[in-house]
Amino acid sequence: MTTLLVTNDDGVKAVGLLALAQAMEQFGTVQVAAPARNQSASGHKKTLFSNITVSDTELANGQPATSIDGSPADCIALCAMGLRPWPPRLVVSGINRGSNMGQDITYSGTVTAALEAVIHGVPALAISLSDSNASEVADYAEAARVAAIVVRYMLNQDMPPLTILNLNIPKGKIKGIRLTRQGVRIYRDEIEMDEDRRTVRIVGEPPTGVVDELGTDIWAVHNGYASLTPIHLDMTAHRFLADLGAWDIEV
Ligand SMILES: [Mn+2]
Repeated sequence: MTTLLVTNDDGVKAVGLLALAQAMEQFGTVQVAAPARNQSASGHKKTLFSNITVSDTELANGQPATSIDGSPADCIALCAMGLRPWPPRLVVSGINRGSNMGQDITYSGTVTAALEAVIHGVPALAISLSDSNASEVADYAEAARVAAIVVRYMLNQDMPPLTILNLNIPKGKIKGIRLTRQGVRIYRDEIEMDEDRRTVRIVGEPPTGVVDELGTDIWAVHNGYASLTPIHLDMTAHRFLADLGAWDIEV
């Protein structure tokens, strides 16, 4: 029996998680282990210096779920270390409210949960919907449909080591799917300060991106296509290695 482990970074109560868990039922047994609280933009965080509370809960459809008061990567790592049956055939993370493209992938708990899965040897897919206002399961229907199609391929193929697939879906009906590379995000964060200048917040408009660079994730989603990007955990700048050699660094 095929088992799929579903997680996310928006928290175990997020409707995007419910939409994904429901869409995965057709493939076998669905297990859910997700953060107790919203862990968006928590990055590839490993909780080492505090206790992590684990509790049993269920999704709105009655699907049993494990709520873990840690990061998305913690959820996967703890399952891999024996908190829950391991390994699943596939880890699926999402459906995130808001896209995860370009440099977002290093901030994204949705993506880093998938990266944690491949560290533990299990193939993984991260799924994000480019609609930061999505608030009902129905808003995620198209994204869940596309995710299920990609999952069906993944269940019939082998993934190379330390490699995930990052799926981004535009709002509304998609025109199709494009295989893409990481594009360039443009962040518009601002600092907001209280009068004492000791309490600050990061605010500002959502990021945009370079949309006219053909073949990127941002280009695809901007043009109405689902974007599927293979992401490798080896972040070595291979193309720069030779140039770096020309520096003749000697110590
Ligand atoms: Mn999120």
